[in-house]
Amino acid sequence: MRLFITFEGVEGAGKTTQVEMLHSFLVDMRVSVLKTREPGGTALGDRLRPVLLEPSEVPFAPLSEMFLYMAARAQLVKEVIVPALNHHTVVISDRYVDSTIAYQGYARGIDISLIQRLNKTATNGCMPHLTVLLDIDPEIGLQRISSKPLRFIGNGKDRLESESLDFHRQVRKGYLLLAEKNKDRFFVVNGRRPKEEIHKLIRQELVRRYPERFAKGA
Ligand code: Z5A
Repeated sequence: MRLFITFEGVEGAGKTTQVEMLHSFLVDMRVSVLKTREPGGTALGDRLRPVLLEPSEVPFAPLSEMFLYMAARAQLVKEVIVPALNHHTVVISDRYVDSTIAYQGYARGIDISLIQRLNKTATNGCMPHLTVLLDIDPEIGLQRISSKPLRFIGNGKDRLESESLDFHRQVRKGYLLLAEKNKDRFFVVNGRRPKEEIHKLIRQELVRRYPERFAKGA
């Protein structure tokens, strides 16, 4: 069975935490599973990541930013995601196509239908079967990550984190609209719940969707 799961949400929503927990759970179940993230996950993606995230004085047009995310994605899909799915390995990705729609579309203002068309080209139509949206007020998410060790010079924040609270509110709004429009694919969880509780809800959702595969270990 091909199964591709993505995690989405604003900064500090708890995506990385839940990706790790689900990955460990599936490994314990002896399921072949691979976790990856965007931007990154390939040699090219890892080179593009600092270009995209490190704060810099270099001007960045929204379209340039979007194409760089698309370039990292095209490489990740070709090199990692599709080969793994073809080997029936479950793939879990920390961010994917919906991030571009939420950040560069709803928050930066690039035409959503253009992003959708480019997403389709970059991924060759490879879409997640399940997208977990960890929904949280960005103010809380940003507070959570403010306690992380400083990762960048200056205020320690990356380029996107440094955007205004209003920008992050647009991102959240965009995600909720996407979830509303793609009800079958999205599973929305309140990101303020305790980590273990969120993990349990995600496991229950997997059992609900794929009982033959996951009922045993849940
Ligand atoms: N971006 C884009 O603009 N367009 C695109 O197409 C793509 C990405 C693909 C990637 O940053 C940036 O790229 C991102 C969007 C943009 N914007 N920014 N900035 P990243 O990969 O470095 O970071 P991130 O994806 O935003 O993740 P994050 O900030 O590291 O947060 P997170 O993964 O959602 O959260 P976490 O690391 O799991 O948890 C954060 C803290 O909260 C940590 O201390 C946890 O222990 C704690 N936590 C987690 N869950 C809980 C719960 N349930 N309760 C309490 N505390 C919790």
